[in-house]
Amino acid sequence: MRARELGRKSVVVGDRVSLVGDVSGADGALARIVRIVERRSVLRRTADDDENTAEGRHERVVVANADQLVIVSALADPPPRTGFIDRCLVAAYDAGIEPLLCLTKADLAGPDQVVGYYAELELPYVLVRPDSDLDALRTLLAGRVSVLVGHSGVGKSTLVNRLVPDALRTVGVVSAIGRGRHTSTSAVALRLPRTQDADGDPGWIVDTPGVRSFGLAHVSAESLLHGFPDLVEGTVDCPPNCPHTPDEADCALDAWVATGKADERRLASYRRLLASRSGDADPREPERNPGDPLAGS
Ligand SMILES: Nc1nc2c(ncn2[C@@H]2O[C@H](COP(=O)(O)OP(=O)(O)OP(=O)(O)O)[C@@H](O)[C@H]2O)c(=O)[nH]1
Ligand SMILES: [Mg+2]
Repeated sequence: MRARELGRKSVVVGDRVSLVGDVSGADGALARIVRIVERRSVLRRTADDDENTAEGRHERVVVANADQLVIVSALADPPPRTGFIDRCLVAAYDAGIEPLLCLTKADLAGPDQVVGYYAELELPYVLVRPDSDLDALRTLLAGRVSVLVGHSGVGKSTLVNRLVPDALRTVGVVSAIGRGRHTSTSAVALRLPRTQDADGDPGWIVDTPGVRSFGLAHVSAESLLHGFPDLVEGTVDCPPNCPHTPDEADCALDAWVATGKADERRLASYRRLLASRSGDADPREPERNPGDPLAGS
């Protein structure tokens, strides 16, 4: 249990803590958490993007001390949403956590569209099918703490059960409208098992409940751009304090994509995030992007 001296400071999954009391782990043993060790990284999300709303100010810490953010997206059922993946990338870069894209349900649809969208980024990715061997993924997870994030029903817990056979994470069904049912309700960290041919630390994996969106009210406008490394160089010719919005006639990003230096859908995604932070638009509505079925978030 938490010691009173911790005050309002909450303990989250991934925290390293100091304990006093009976740490035997025996039935009925009681120990108190008296100190939270300084966090190496903090992955946050907000309920909303707009810091002027109550929801936007409601910031949650998803996990502490993660080294890697595994963005889990199904290739179908539910369909991939690059807007959501872009948000996760912004959160990862903001938190100083390395991103890894994990595309599940590769037995149902091909990865070309999603992978093509990220072609200009050095974004590592893995494909997962029910029968695929997970050695490449295990190698990427070894020696670090990785947190899985993604919409409900994309297969996070299914993957955790395959990686950690004793995990016994409950797995849900995806309904006809392509949404999972939020089967997992809390985050859980699990130690990955040692494999025969690898020595060293196999790492930790954190399964989290599916999220509907990944709000970014806690990320500053400048930091948003760090989630779009393919656009950063294009801002060199912008006027000072350029807001990079579509109505800024001198913003150099329009020329950057017009000359093929980056994908125009990435600029559109960045600008949707900028607009949603100021409360101008709700980019989570996929119907706002009729030309790009992948773009919703
Ligand atoms: N065809 C196919 N189905 C999969 C795959 N991975 C998971 N599923 C199915 O997708 C459904 C949802 O899987 P879960 O593992 O519960 O999804 P989740 O991401 O943990 O969902 P929440 O806990 O709600 O966030 C289950 O019916 C799985 O059997 C896959 O690679 N291919
Ligand atoms: Mg789950």
